[in-house]
Amino acid sequence: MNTAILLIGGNMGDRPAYLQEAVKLLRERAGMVTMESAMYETAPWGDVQQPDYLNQALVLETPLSAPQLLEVTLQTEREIGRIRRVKWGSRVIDIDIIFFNQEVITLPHLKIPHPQMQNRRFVLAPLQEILPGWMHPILQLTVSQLLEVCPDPLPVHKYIAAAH
Ligand code: PH2
Ligand code: MG
Ligand code: MG
Repeated sequence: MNTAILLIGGNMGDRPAYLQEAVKLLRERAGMVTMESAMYETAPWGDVQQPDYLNQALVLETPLSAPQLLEVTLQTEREIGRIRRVKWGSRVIDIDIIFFNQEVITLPHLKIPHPQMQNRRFVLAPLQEILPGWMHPILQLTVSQLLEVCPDPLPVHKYIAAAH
């Protein structure tokens, strides 16, 4: 079994519903989701004007290899209806592999740990909730330590669903 740490997010349509759909499909296709952070409302990172995201961190216990898991995440994104427009632009669902065990993977289409995770509060804050002590295998700092020195000023807040 492998332990994969995922970050899911989206900023279009019924955002909580898309996150929940992604978790459901990952459970069916990739293994056991053993931890879920809360959903976080996060300001959009990147050079594009777009709506705020909801982001959530997941721990997945999976028999799949990292490339196999990537295939499943891409297929699941396509099915949930992702339309890729501009880099860093809006999408209904994005599923990123942040860590895979303590492995360092450098393939043309798959880099693990996610090369920018330490610079993104929207990744670190949800991770901090469920895995504060997880060690970054290259930087040799824990998630908590990375969050303490994270230069990203963009706000991240726990998401409270509106009553309806
Ligand atoms: N994903 C991006 C670009 N910008 N900003 C936030 N807040 N959350 C994201 O998940 C995100 C982003 C590209 O994948
Ligand atoms: Mg992403
Ligand atoms: Mg992605």
